[in-house]
Amino acid sequence: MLIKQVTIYHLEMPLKTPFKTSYGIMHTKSLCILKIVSDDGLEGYGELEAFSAPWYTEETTNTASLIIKNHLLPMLKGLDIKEPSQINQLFQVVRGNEMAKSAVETAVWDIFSKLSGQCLTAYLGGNQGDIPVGVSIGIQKDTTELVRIVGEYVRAGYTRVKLKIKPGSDIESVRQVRNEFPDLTLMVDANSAYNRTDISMLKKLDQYNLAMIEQPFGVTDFVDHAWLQKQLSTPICLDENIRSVSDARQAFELQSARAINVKIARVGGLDEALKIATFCHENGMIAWCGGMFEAGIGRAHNIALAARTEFTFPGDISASNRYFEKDIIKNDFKINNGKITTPIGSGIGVDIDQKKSGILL
Ligand code: OSB
Ligand code: MG
Repeated sequence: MLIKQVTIYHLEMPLKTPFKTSYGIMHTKSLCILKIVSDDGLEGYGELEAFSAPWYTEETTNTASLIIKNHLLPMLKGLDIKEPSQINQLFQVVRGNEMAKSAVETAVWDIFSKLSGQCLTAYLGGNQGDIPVGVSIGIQKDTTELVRIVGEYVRAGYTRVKLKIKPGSDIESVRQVRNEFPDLTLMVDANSAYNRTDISMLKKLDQYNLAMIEQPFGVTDFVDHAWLQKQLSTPICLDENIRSVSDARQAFELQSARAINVKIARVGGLDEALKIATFCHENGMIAWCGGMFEAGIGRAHNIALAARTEFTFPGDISASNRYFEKDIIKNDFKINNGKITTPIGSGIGVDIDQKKSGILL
């Protein structure tokens, strides 16, 4: 497969309600859609998930766009691509910049699954059908409001709820939500807001039957996470720490975590995400699909990945209407009894809606 043409579309999508994490508040999701056209005239789509500011990882929409244009696309010029996994290998000479790599790589996977005449879910080896999904809830102004919002999502059918926490907005939120919803699969995500001095609060969290505690400590702190995991019975899940299967191996060997939030964009694409999922499966770690407020293209890639059998825990893959007034695709993803159905069309199985997205293809 040869790439004939690449177009990058930049979008700013306002969130329905601002999303607050320990890093700050986000009002708008900045993203790019990458359209790749093959020599056969097939179109593949990828989504660049970097945010406008470098709070989650170092990349931003602008730095990633630059890396794509100046470093990644030139490597693909005139290259006869035999299989999508070749791209991950090829891109190893560019250090970091996982989100930039992922935007290109996922578009190539879309084309290859279309070439094979399959939907991406089947092409990746997953089971088509319904996959259970969860929702991630930002920090609220008070716990009463938080409990009310959790109730709304539970009534909408979500079977797993993740609460964002930070110092001063943690134990009381968890206590009240757990009190109202004793049987809910509940977890927290600290986005690296704590350190060793917070051990007493973290030990208290251990008493609320949480499914996991995501990224409590710093983004390269494998040793400190191992120190914490020894003292907790709740599994620790790593997010920001894991950029590659080699990081997953490090987390396993040091026993820094028992679960990994697998985000395609954070690890440089689907090939690396699959490697991490396989590694988790072989070593008894929980693998689940994380989210980055994806629009319809990124969400379709996530759903195809999460349909693999290694993904044993509901992902942060909400319905299109969870974040946006209108998504950018023709058939929005809807949630039914806590599940999203894998699309059946060829490739990622979704088409951009030119009117809704403002993208003139
Ligand atoms: O830490 O998992 C995270 C969103 C943006 C960046 C980082 C994270 C998140 C979420 C929301 O928790 C996931 C989603 O629903 O898309
Ligand atoms: Mg996280």
